[in-house]
Amino acid sequence: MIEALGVEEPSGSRLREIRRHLLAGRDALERMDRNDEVPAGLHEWMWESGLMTLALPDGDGLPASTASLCDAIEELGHHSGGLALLALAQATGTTAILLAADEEQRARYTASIRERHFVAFALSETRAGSDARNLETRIFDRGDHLEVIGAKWLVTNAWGADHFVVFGRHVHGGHEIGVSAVVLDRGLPGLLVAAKNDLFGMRGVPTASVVMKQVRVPRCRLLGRAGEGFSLAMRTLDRSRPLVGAQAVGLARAALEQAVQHCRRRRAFGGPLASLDGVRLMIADMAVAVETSRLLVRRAAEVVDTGRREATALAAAAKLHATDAAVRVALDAIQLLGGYGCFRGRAPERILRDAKVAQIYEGANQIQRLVVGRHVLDPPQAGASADDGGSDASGSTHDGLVPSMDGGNDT
Ligand code: COS
Repeated sequence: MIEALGVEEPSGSRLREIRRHLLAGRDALERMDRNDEVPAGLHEWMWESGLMTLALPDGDGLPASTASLCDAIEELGHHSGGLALLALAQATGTTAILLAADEEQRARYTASIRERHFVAFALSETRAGSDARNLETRIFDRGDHLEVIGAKWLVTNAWGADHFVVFGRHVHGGHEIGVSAVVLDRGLPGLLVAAKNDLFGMRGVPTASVVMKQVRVPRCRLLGRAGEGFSLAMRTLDRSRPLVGAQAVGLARAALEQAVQHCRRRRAFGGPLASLDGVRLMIADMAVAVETSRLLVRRAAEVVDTGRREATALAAAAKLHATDAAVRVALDAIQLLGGYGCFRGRAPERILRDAKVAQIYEGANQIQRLVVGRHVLDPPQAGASADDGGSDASGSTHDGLVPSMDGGNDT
């Protein structure tokens, strides 16, 4: 356990259970990474422990608060980036539904998720990843029903998913009316899930392409209002990006622990590596990176939950800071472990692969910088919040990322 700078293991009964179970199940985690498959026992345990239903509210209302999910995702990430992604991707799909569902949809999908069904968030396409508005998937309005034509790729959890939240351009009467979201259930004629992707990181997570060949669904599967799907996708990502940050804090914490253990045990130049100043400086930077990431992730999660206008930028900042930090800390851990760090399958190597992938999904870190840069240079007007792309009734002062510039500074 590392306590310096507050980089301690989190407490609480759920977190203790995660730690206990996953420390005992190290072999299963290694198999998951090696075989690219979640062992059945782990899968079962994820559902039993409530980790696949984290985003469901206690009642049937809005998604659970982002802040309430962070500790569990961090702890999962500390043992396995893949298990953390399994849970956070499920939370992302669940959140998209809960943010926009009408009463009937809310009841239907909440019940289905409680019955252990996966929801996948299907936004990215081969030609529309970062440029998420430029989708090629079309949702044709045919009066009493909708017809979905297109393809999605790198859809996390797609392989095992029962429901897909699919975003596409809505065509009504020959005109495009913006992006809409629909929920497609597995088994619909024309809905095909391709083979699982073989990715170098986050192994075990069933990521795959989804093809929609004229999939016909009733209008009641439209999620939210027609043409408001892009804003729904962005509001969902505002909530999921701090979770990716939390996952990265877990990864970085694990890499730091590996490095500390090794440097305490390994002897060189007449003493432990840990007594060397050069090593201490590296460890200090790694610990500061973990701690600043965790602080920013928690701050972003709190602000996202209040719906304040700086939520989008803080969520982006948390995701980019924490995932960049995790890659750096993993690389430094490998450096400190020296030859031992170069073995395939050793923890820092797996952490590096996982952290690298996390720099890319849920919006590549260049996109997060774009979002933060926009916020700093063209801040949203007072009264705007992330939740409606405009809105905050509280009119709170601007206190995220950018210091107040009251009095003007355009000299
Ligand atoms: N909450 C609510 N609404 C939002 C929003 C948010 N966080 N961000 C943007 N919007 C709304 C805007 O208000 C705007 O609405 P109007 O058209 O009514 O004015 C609309 O969405 C378009 O916004 P914007 O002009 O910012 O869109 P851009 O195409 O310029 O850029 C980026 C959007 C690049 C930020 C977006 O495409 C993005 O996040 N891309 C990455 C996608 C991603 O993360 N993919 C991974 C998927 S999951 S693996």
